[in-house]
Amino acid sequence: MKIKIAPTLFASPLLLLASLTLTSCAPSVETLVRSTTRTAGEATGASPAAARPLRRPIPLYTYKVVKSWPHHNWAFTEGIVFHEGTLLESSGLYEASALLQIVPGSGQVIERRSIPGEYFAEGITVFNDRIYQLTLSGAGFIYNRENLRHVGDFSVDGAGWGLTHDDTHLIVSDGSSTIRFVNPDGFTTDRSIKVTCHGVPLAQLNALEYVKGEIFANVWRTDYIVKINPATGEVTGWIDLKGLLLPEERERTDVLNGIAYDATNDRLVVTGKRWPKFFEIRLEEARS
Ligand SMILES: [Ca+2]
Repeated sequence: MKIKIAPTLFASPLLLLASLTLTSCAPSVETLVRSTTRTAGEATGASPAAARPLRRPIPLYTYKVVKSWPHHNWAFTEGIVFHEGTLLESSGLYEASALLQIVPGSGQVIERRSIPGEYFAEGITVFNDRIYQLTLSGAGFIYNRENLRHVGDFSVDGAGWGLTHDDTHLIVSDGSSTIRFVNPDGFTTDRSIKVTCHGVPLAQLNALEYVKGEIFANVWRTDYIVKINPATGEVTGWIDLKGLLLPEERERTDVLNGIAYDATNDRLVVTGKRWPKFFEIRLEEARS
């Protein structure tokens, strides 16, 4: 569980006046999606002629399932990443955290590395010749990418939630709206961005994945992934993943979490905590 962070999305009401008919100091993510993916005129019910969009609508994406395969539903998924044809998964919870290596297609677990029980595993990424696994405290473990042997430790400032990387930096989320770019040599923060959606800070950013020049982030306790401009922090797309699991499959599961992009084959895989399946999906822009 994520117990350290306030559970609500916060936002400035001023920035939503143009698109909300009711005053709300804490819009749900669903409200934020509705208000930012339409023009101001559409959102307030005004006639098209009266529409004066203050900002360009943010694209909304939906998905098509390309294929799915079994996910061991005991895993409390905090991060997934492709690694030489396999998937690595970081599974959380105290006294149960582990690094798993999985065969895509079958879901078979072929390696499992337990980590000490006082750590709650979070994001995972493969960068240069190392595998980095972050934990909630900000401490992390480094593994040899060939044999998954533990070869060292690291730590970042603040809490650790999501982890990915670009060409030069580890990229870390901490449950707030801030994403930090961490130098892989000294693990110091070289720069950070504040993630905003039409100016409204978007917090609760969880698992991360760097995909074709953008950062994808699960928004904790929602069925949304946001696309983020890594230079400015602006949200450049909402991905609505509602309906991946059938209602009966959703029982006894936790939230959508975990994004893995396979650049070699241009495929995107998602799952969730204790979900029974991995999904390879293709994104499609939604028609309003
Ligand atoms: Ca990932």
